[in-house]
Amino acid sequence: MEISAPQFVTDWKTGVVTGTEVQGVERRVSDLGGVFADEGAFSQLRPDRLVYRTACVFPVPEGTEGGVFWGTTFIEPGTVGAEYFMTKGHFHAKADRMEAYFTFGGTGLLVLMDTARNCWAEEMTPGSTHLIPPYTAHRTVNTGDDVFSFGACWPSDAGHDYDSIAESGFSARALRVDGIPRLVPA
Ligand code: S6P
Ligand code: ZN
Repeated sequence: MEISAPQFVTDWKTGVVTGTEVQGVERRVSDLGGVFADEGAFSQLRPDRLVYRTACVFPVPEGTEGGVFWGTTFIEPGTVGAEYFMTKGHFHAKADRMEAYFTFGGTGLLVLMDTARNCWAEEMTPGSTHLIPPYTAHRTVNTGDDVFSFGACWPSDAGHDYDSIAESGFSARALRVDGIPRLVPA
């Protein structure tokens, strides 16, 4: 019986994925209008400055029932005023679909919000593991001075609902207050 090489390799310190086709998105300042609270500070940033990017493995077509996707998100260090660089955040289009997150490098927060707009956050540090409940919006925040990287594994039929967040946002924001990350009502 044949023993094969692994399908691909994830570097558990950095989150870099090698050995297979990787696809991802880059989100630059120019892609993130309306996401951060301080519009004056936002307008001072270079439009092409990278805020975060993803490197994902999609073994089945998007929408396939029963499959999983795998990917790393890398969030650059930085702030917009007092607000840390962060992802746009989303509910899943199939809102009952869960997702697992696990931290590789750096420090951050996982900000969660249920459909009643109750918001809470979990600290993310190397090795921390997070199971995002059904019907829960999720956004990640880099609260450190280095690149923050974490892995994600989610159902291939989950999809993304960005519109709800674009319309109503999260009910809390992660801000640096006296040098410390705080979750503050929006
Ligand atoms: C997908 C998963 C992540 C995010 C990534 C970027 O369900 O949660 O791969 O897509 O962290 O965040 P966002 O909110 O811009 O998709
Ligand atoms: Zn997700």
